[in-house]
Amino acid sequence: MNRLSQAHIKSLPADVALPTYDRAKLRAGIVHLGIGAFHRAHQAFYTEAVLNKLGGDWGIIGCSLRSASVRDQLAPQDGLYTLVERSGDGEKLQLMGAVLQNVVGPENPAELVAVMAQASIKIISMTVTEKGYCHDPATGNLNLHHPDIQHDVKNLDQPKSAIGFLVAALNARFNAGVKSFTVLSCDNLPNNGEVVEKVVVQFADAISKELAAWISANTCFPSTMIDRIVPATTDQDRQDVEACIGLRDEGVVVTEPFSQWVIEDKFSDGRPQWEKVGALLVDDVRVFEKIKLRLLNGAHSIMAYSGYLSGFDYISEVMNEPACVNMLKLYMAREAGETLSAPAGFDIEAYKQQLRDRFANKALKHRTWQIAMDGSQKLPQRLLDSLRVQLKGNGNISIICLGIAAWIRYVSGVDEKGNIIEVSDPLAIELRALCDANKGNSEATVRAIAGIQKVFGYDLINEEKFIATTIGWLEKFYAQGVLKTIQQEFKSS
Ligand code: CS2
Repeated sequence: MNRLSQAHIKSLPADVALPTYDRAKLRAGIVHLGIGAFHRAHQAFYTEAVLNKLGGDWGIIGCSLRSASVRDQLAPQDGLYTLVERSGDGEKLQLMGAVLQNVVGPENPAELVAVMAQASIKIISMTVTEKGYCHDPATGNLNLHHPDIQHDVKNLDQPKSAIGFLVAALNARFNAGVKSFTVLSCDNLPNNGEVVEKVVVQFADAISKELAAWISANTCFPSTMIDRIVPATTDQDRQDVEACIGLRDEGVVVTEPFSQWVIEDKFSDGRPQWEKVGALLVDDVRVFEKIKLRLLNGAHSIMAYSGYLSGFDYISEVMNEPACVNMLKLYMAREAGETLSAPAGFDIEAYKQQLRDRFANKALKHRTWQIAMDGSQKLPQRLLDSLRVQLKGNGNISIICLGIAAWIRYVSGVDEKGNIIEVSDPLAIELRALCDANKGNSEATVRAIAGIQKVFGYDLINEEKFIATTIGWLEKFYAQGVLKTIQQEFKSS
């Protein structure tokens, strides 16, 4: 079987949509840090649409800050990959050409800094996950004790962290008199632009005051709300695409038909006309971010922990269990919904229904385990922000607490059948140790975990209603199992 590549484009079946621009003439204007499947299904998808419609020098150089796997998948394919949109109505295949080259940071950090420092690069976008910001979520400050940050401050020419790479490239531009770029955060964090600005400037300040001042005065850090469900690609997905296109594509990305991108419109040196292809360019993204983080991601995390423990591998299976759907509806209406106000013209009820339909998409194999990763970094913005609002107004917190109890049950590392759970979280060891030390005592477990200030701040440990409700759920989970508990509590809607 031939490998997908520029030379083989002509042999693709007619129903695969192809780039309509001349890839040979395309120049790079964007460097993307963290080129996983999400970027290739989202920001690269919008940029591809701009190139198809309007052209321009907005090709993408993809960077991996850890493994070489995406580069190894895409390099033999001239950067090409297939994007598959799947739903109950069938699937749509598109060949994506916007990614021109891939660089692996750890292989040659100085080379990546040089690529980012080129004047032709106008935007550095990033999807490095919540933990990639190396900040303390409770204060937003750069964690100067983080080993990668400590390394990067001392070795700015050989950075490891995304923040180190950004500051190194900005420093190179500052020294060479090259205009600054835009830093475009595309991670699921509230005010992601402000988050990255704060840590970049704090890092730069540790290098030189002049650099920090130049960055603040010359660099835009727009916030964004990004949305598209992108499960990790499986070997089955690659085989299915191979059967359709008659070529081997190691870089396949599978996603849903839906996508949304809301971007704060402030850029240091121009941008693709994403608004011409469906993105929303606005003055303030905060309201959109809040709605998405609390309704979509909050629901996702609750379903991930409770669903995994109930024996459901995929989100669509959770949506097959009527009690889980009832719980989800209530969470959206009460715990999350009551904390949100929609912008004018935004139909929030239709949005909630659309979310449930998206979650129920059986054609997407979205694993509960995938979403369960990094809970310690995700819960603050997904569940704890709403929790605080509800506690203040003496509102409903029951399902938020259920989600937190399910997370605590999950990070204990052993499932209901006694099997090991592969917990992937920067705090996994600490969490597991607290669960083990308080084994058999739900109250002590909840109090110990709620005392982790990096996650729960200083306040929540003193909120007895939150603590007691969470203990109540955890006791039930241990006594009778998660699924049975949900079935009992949420029998009817
Ligand atoms: C998910 C998100 O993995 C997760 O934590 O909740 O990746 C979610 O699929 C996206 O934010 C959807 O836009």
